[in-house]
Amino acid sequence: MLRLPFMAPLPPARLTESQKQAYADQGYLLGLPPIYTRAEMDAINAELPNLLALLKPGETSGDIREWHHTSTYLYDIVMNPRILDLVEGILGPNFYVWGSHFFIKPPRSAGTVPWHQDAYYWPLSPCNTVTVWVAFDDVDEVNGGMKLIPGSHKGGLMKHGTTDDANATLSLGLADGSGFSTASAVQFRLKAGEVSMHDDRAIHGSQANPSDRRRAGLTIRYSGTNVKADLSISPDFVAHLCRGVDTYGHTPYAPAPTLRYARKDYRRGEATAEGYGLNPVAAAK
Ligand SMILES: O=C(O)CCC(=O)C(=O)O
Repeated sequence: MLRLPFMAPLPPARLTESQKQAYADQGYLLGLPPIYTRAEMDAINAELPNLLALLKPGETSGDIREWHHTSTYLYDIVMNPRILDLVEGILGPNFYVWGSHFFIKPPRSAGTVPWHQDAYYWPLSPCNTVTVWVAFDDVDEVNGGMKLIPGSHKGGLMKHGTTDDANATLSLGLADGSGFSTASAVQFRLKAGEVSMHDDRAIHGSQANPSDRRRAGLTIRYSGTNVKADLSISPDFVAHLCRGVDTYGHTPYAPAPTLRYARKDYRRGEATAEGYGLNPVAAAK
């Protein structure tokens, strides 16, 4: 765990009943207590180049996917008890972490994230996965912060199509007007060290970053132990139990990493920008 002796620990971060209800109703949460102080976030950011240095020619920060399995730098973040307390408020006492993925938009960069539902991409069932988006920078409407359509998690998974946005960082997305409207989309604004949470069925996306500020976030995916990955699609799928017990027994667990910075590579190149391969149930619709 990241331990910085010169800082007082932040107080516990449990969800209130009204926050749990808001998540159930709207499919997301903002306004959560900060996970890291500004100084802690500065220290975390100062280490990030060590991870980026492991990228191969042609790779980008978006290729840092699931490296929490190999790097204690990321493992310490995904296992931060303050984050796990928040997640427990949504998933209950028994859950694991399986995914982590950077979404870094450098200053004046054109990359967008098309409107999508995460669960469309993941061969996981049932839908019981929470994303925690950890802000490495201050993020807002100016530097391409995420937007999400409240309540959209209740409408089921929608068929995604290939996007015609040349700058899209996902190849599949949902077009505005194709069964949903972006008119009600909420702009996420976070300070560095804060997090948002969203449901795996909530429709969300983000615009380019025309600003002079970087916009970096780490997404972390937590699932209830009832969630089963289709290992025929994702043979490399592994998880770490975060809290409680797994009485289901269908999830392979990995040992904690020991190195501060190390890559995770895949046997079949299965982890793409979209994730692990399409959810077979959703894709068949
Ligand atoms: O960071 C972004 O702009 C998008 C993140 C995202 O799509 C996700 O968390 O699934």
